[in-house]
Amino acid sequence: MKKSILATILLGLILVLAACGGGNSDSDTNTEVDNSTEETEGNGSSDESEVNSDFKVTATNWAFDQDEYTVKAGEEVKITLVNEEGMHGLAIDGLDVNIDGEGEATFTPEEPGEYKIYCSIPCGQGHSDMMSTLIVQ
Ligand SMILES: [Cu+2]
Repeated sequence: MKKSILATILLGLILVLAACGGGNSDSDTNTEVDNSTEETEGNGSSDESEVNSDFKVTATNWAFDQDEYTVKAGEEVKITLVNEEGMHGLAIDGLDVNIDGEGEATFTPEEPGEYKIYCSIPCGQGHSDMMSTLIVQ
């Protein structure tokens, strides 16, 4: 019984390793041509450091932790809401996002623009102040 579990795990590991190793096999060839053609340049516009695709929003009474969050159009975004204080939700106008209390939402904004983030749970006197902006670039 235990043996078969171990065997399954091992088999899984081997498969994973084989899959990972496959892509690199070119660089393992013995021809020591040290031409270092590894120019890691121009590999993408991702210099705008503020762009997140997987981030956490912390809610307190009565604010989200940032005034704005920046993501990229066409890329999947995952937002995780954590209630540090009080009980809040997170909804985004026009993007069909509504996290009701703590939880997460995954979506892909297609249109660049600014979207209003607001609390979706009536949480007290500062409820209407709980606003932030999602910037889709
Ligand atoms: Cu609220």
